[in-house]
Amino acid sequence: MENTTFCCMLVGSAGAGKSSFINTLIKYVNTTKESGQKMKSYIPTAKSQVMGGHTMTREPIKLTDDLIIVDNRGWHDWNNEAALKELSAQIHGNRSFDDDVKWDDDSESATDDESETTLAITDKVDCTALVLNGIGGIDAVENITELIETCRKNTKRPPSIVITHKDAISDEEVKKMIVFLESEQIDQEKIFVVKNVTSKDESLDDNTRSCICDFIGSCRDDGQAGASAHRRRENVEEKREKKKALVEQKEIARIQQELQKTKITEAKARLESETETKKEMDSMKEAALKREIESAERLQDMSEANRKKMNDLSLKNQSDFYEHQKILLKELYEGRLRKY
Ligand SMILES: Nc1nc2c(ncn2[C@@H]2O[C@H](COP(=O)(O)OP(=O)(O)OP(=O)(O)O)[C@@H](O)[C@H]2O)c(=O)[nH]1
Ligand SMILES: [Mg+2]
Repeated sequence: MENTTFCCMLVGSAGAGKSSFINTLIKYVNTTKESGQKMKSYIPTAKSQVMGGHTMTREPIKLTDDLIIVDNRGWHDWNNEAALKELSAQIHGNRSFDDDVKWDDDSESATDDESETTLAITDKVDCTALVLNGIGGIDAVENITELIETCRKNTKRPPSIVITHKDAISDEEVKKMIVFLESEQIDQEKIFVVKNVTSKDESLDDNTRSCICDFIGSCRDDGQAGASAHRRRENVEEKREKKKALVEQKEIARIQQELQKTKITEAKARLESETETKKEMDSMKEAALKREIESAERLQDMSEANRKKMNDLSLKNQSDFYEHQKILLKELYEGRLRKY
């Protein structure tokens, strides 16, 4: 389904006037005749222009039916790689709105409240607005070029620029900032110079009203374009994911096939070795049997020979006996004869 709500996230130094700018936007919406909706309570801002951060978490504010503005924790050091990565992660919806924003790589405190955090809200940021404190000027933001580039790269369009404290700076100072921003390829119509409301009761002057009206219109355009950029990226990512899944599936099938082959080879080897063992056993048994038969035959032969020998012996004995008898009888006969 087409996304019809666009999300614009503010980025800028601590005390630049981001929260105050959101209150200015709320005041505009609440006091615009055609809007017909009185919806917002104002959000807390710093008591004075202190350098320390007042806002610590991002807060999405539904400004109109189709526009969400996200307040952010202030940060000025964009020489810091971790901060640029954090900004990209926020834009791509990889951070929860409940988390304290950590711009630096302070990993020790990063683990403190991790268990308390709720699931990441995957709302993506369609466009960004860089809020600059008119008093500090461009120099208050370190490595602003990289910051603008990171916004541009991740939303596929340059950030809008909001210069605050119009009431406290000269036209000359504003002009200087605009010249620099134009050198960063930011169109003049994307630069909004405002005097924020600093109290609930303050009303908006016509100049500010028209400036805020232009800002909201520009946000809608950028949001719409940014949302399609997200969708295009999602499509590309989806295709990439599908391709990756397909490659993984093929790899799994290949590994399964290899596993199957290995199993078959193992089973064959087992069968072969079993057959081999069986053959060996059979031939051993056969040899043992043969040996037994041979010794049985030898025994039989021996006993045959023995029996023959015994026979011969007994026959010889018998004939000896008869011979002896014969001699005796003969002697007897001859002797008797002599006697008579
Ligand atoms: N005079 C004047 N004061 C402003 C303007 N915008 C903001 N302020 C004041 O500047 C101070 C800081 O404003 P915040 O809106 O809290 O700034 P922030 O950018 O949200 O700051 P963090 O949340 O700390 O990052 C507050 O005291 C505001 O009243 C402005 O246009 N003019
Ligand atoms: Mg704030």
